[in-house]
Amino acid sequence: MELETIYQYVINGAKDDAEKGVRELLKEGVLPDTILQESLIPAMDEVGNLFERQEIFLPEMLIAAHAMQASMEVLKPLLIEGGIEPIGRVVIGTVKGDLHDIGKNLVSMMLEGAGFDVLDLGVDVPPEKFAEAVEGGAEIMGISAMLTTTMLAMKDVIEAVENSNLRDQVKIIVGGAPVTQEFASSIGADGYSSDAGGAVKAVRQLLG
Ligand code: B1M
Repeated sequence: MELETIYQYVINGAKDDAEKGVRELLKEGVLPDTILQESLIPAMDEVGNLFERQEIFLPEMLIAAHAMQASMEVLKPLLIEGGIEPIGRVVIGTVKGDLHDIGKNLVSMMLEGAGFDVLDLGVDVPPEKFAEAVEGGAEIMGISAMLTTTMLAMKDVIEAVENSNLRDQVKIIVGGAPVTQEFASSIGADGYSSDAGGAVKAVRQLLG
């Protein structure tokens, strides 16, 4: 099985083949992170390019996302090392109006793998729900957004936390394709990362 074959399966939305192919690659000794970085993530990038060029449309993009998610489910237990004592509590979610969750799930998985206790609020999460999770004891909040329109809702989340007088109890990290360090600073986030691995580093730094 080749990494390139999985890449094509995901682009074509061949969910069962992609899932089976990932299992085969693992059996052949290919590392989970290699499959993720060299096959699955580039496939989603290409899906985005095809969509942008109107060579595929929403249904195809959705089917490809399902193939990606099924493949990630196979990798998940391997990316998350079990049995580690939680080193901090993180709440994470995708902002209101935004249904993209593949990147957020990846960040969530990496944080779990690094030993954090992660509460994933899912997608389309209203600001108040994020704030409630801080009351529940989260020390770190991760906010994800994938659209240039919805990234603005990150500011609403931070304001909701401020309005609940909880801002000094939590460090906030933001990310997602359209988000930049400059934007993160402008809305008063404490941290930013462009990828899942960097998110773990940023969270560790924020917790000192
Ligand atoms: Co959407 N979509 N989509 N989509 N989609 C994009 C984002 C887009 C760039 C495609 C394009 O036009 N090229 C474009 C956004 C344009 C823009 O705003 N500038 C777009 C659009 C327009 C839309 C719709 C509006 C389309 C429509 O309806 N006409 C619609 C919006 C729906 C909504 O949310 N309300 C829509 C819908 C969808 C699907 C539902 C079909 C599906 C999502 C399925 C799902 O997530 N369950 C989908 C997909 C799959 C994509 C693309 C192709 C792939 C996204 C992805 O999963 N990437 C995407 C194009 C692209 O990104 N190349 C696109 C792989 C993933 C691992 O990467 O999510 O970037 P990413 O996550 C990274 C980093 O960003 C970072 O770490 C992750 C891992 O390294 N990161 C964080 C993410 N969150 C973080 C949080 C952190 C730190 C780092 O800290 C907390």
